Amino acid sequence: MSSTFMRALAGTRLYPLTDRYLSRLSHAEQVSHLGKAGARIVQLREKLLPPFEFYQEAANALRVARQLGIKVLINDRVDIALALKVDGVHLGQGDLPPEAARRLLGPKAMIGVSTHNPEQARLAAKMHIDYIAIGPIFATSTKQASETPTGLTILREVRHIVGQIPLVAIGGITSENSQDVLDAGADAVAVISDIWSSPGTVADARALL
Ligand code: 3NM
Repeated sequence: MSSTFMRALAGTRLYPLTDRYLSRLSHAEQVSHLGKAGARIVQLREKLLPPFEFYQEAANALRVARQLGIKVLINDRVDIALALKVDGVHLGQGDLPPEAARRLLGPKAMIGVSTHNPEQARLAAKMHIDYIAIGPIFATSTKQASETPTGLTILREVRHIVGQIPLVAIGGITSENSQDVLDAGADAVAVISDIWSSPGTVADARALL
């Protein structure tokens, strides 16, 4: 069982995702803010920029992250993760299959997979991946067309299903409800809007950490 992801968290329980739209900051600026707040790992998530521009944004963000010793995963784009030699990739249900990403990125890369129900989590748990994300736990307006929130009961069920595989909870998580999510069995909380909803600041990253 891989503990690479748990080592990357370095004792923290926060897995922040970047959001250029909410933060009004470049990915590099967001990584810099997160590093100063104490985050040890970040996922660069970009749904709007064309690949050329996301590649350059990610290259800049990676430079900052390397200076601060922060691990970087890229959302969806295995090609950009490979080209930049980042630490890993986060795959949605419609992205490349994890085994294909593994062939491209190699045995050391961290590969995480989004799941939205116990059945998807059960399938993901059979794959050679480093963590499983489950969500949305609570209602979120950050992700368009997000699924029905699972709530904490399904989170507990998924914890049981995935066994020792690191489990990340995502969707509607804030500094107020994060302890309940961790108590329900998540190893880490992945958060966007609670961190970036006050433009230009890392509003709650410290509280979450
Ligand atoms: N994925 P916030 S929910 C990116 O359920 C993402 O897989 C989800 O943003 C999933 O912290 C989500 O603002 C949005 O709710 C998370």
